Amino acid sequence: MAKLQAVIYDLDGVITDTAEYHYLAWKTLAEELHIPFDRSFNEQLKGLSRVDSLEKILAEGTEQYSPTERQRLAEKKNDHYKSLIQEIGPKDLLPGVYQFMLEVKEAGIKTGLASASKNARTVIEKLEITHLLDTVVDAATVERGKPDPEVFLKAAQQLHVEPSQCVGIEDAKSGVTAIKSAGMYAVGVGDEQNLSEADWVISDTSHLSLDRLKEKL
Ligand code: B16
Ligand code: MG
Repeated sequence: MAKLQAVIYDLDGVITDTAEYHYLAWKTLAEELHIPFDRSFNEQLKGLSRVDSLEKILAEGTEQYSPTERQRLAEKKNDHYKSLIQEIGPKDLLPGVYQFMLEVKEAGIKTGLASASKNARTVIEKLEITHLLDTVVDAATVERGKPDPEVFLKAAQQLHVEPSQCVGIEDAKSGVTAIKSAGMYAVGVGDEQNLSEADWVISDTSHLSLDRLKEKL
């Protein structure tokens, strides 16, 4: 890469672990619907939009639901999720993330958030990191969810930066695919096998460092 111009972050699983709250909220809904649901199934939902996640869960059951009922179920999950995230604060930032975000910002590199979550703005405000992000893509305006590159391309566009000069950071397989399809350098956070498509995989966020990243580019 000629010059690193922007770092684009995924939210859930990279900046904070809201994945746990999504899991708990989906689990409550699945139990009400008598659909089996566990952590391993939940892995498949990471990075997927709310409606896509619901579709996957309902496909595990036998009942058919009308579009209106599906909408009501998605709202129910979201109400539960919103009540669970009330208590989020700076203490919930993943290890090393605040330091890294600050380092990037202070180096004059642009920053963006490419989350599939419609609750992303609430979460970043609660985490008190809004000032460390130059742009946030509104998930409501994104037509195609991850693994489609749209959300990452939109972030680059809003930052007026070429995708080839961007680094994307993701914890989900679908998210890494989205970054690569956008033509960006992908940092994967998590399991090396699961995220094999990424250019650089780190086991957790404590390994994020701007110097290391620049060496890798
Ligand atoms: P919401 P990310 C994603 O966030 C989550 O990984 C995924 O589990 C969730 O279903 C999705 O946001 C939508 O969230 O229901 O709040 O709109 O990883 O893209 O930051
Ligand atoms: Mg994620």
